[in-house]
Amino acid sequence: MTESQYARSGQDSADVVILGAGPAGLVLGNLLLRSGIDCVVLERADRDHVQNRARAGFLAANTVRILERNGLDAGVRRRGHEHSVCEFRTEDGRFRLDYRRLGRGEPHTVYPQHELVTDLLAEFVAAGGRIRFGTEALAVSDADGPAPTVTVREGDGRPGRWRARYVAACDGRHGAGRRSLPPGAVRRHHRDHGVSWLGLLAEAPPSLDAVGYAVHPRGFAGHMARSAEITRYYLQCDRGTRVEDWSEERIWDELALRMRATEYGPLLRGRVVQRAVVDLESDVFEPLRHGSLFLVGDAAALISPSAAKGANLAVLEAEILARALADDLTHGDPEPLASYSARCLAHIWRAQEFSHWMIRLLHGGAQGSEDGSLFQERLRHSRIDSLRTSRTHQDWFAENYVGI
Ligand code: RFL
Repeated sequence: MTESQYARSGQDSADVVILGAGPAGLVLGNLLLRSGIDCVVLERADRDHVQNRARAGFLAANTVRILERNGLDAGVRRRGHEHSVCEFRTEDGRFRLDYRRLGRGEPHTVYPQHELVTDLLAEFVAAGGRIRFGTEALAVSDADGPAPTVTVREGDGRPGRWRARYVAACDGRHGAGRRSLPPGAVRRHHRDHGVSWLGLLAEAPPSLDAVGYAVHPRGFAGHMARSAEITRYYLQCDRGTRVEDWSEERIWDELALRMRATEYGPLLRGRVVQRAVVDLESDVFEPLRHGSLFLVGDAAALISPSAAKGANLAVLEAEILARALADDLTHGDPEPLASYSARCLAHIWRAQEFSHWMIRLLHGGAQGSEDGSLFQERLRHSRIDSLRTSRTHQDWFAENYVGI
C-alpha cells in the first residue's frame, strides 16, 4: 500500500517504519530516502539526547567506505582523524603495533559516535526524512503477515499506531523489536563474559599517541583518544561495583597504576564527565528476521566493547538491509531480503569471535572472571607473547581489529 492509501485509511503509515535513531536507524533511513522509499524513524528520546550520547569512537575502514559511497561522509572527512597504533603494557614491558603496516594495511578513523549521529540526522532531515522524536515504540504486531503495525506512546502520553510494509528494529538491546518476537520464533545465543568495566570519559587530552591496553595484576585498563580534549578510559572492576565508589582521585590513581605511569609517563588528568559500569556480554539473534520485522545493529546482536565493533556492525547491516528493501519494494525482488539474515550473521559471528579473543587477551583469570584460574592466566600471557613476537599473529590481529 502506498503512503497516500495508508493516509486514506486514517492511520500513520510508511512503507518502512524504523525504530530508533542510532547509527543503524539513521544510516538505514538515509539510504532508503536516497532510493526513494517511503520511511519514518520513530525515536523514544529527544533530539538533544540523541545527539549528545557519547559512546563509540573508532570507525573501521569499511564503515568509512560505506559512508563515502552513500554521500554521508562529509563530517567524518572533515573532523575525523586516522589512527593506527596500539600499545600493550604488561608485566613484561610494552610493545606497539602499527596496524596500518600489518594485515590489510588499514587504519581506524577516530570520530565520536554522537557526531556521526548528528551528521546522519542533519542529512536525513535536510533530505525531507520523517522523524518523530519522543515517540516510543511499544510493540510490533502482525509481523508474520504483510501489514505489520507498531503501537507507540507519543511524548505527551497519547497512544498511536503506525502501519508498515516492513519494520526495521534499530532500537537496541532493550527495544521493542526484540520484545515483540514471539517465543520460539527466533533463537537467542547469549554469553556473559564474567568481566565488568568502568567506562569513563574524561575532559583530558590523550596521554599517549596510541590506543593503550594495559594488562595488570589489578586488572585491565584501557586508553582511547576521542579528540584533542577528550579521552575514553576503561578500568576493569568487580561485578556489581557502584560508580559512586569511584571518586576522581581513585579513578586516576588506579589508571596510573595499571597503565604503569611511573615507568612510561604520566597520565594527563582532567574532569571525569561520564562513568558507567559495563558488564561485558554478547548475544546474537538467529535469524535476524521474523516475517516483516528485521533486527539491525544492537537489536540484532550485542557485542562487548572490547573490540569496538558494535557501531561498525550497525552501519554495515543497515546498508545491507537498505539495499535489500530497495530491491524488494522498487524492483519486486525479494531474494536479497531473504538472505539479509545469513549475510549479516556471517559478519556478526566473525566480529563476536574476535571480540571474544580480545577479552581473553586482556583479562587474566584472577579478577573474578568465570575462568579464574592460573591456567587461564598463563594462556593469556602466552597469547600476548605470541602477539608481541609473531608477525603472522600480528597480521591476523590487524586484519580483525580494523575489519568487520
Ligand atoms: P543505539 O545506538 O543504541 O540506538 C538505538 C536507538 O533506539 C532508541 N530506542 C527506541 N526508540 C523508539 N522506541 C523504543 N522502544 C526504543 N528503544 C530504544 C534509543 O533511544 C536509541 O536512539 O543502537 P544502534 O543504532 O544499533 O547502534 C549500536 C551502537 O550504538 C553500539 O553498538 C556502539 O555504541 C557500541 N560501542 C562501540 N562500537 C564501536 O563500533 N566502536 C567503539 O569504539 C565502541 N565503543 C560502544 C563503545 C558501546 C559502549 N557502551 C554503550 C557499552 C563504548 C561504550 C562505552
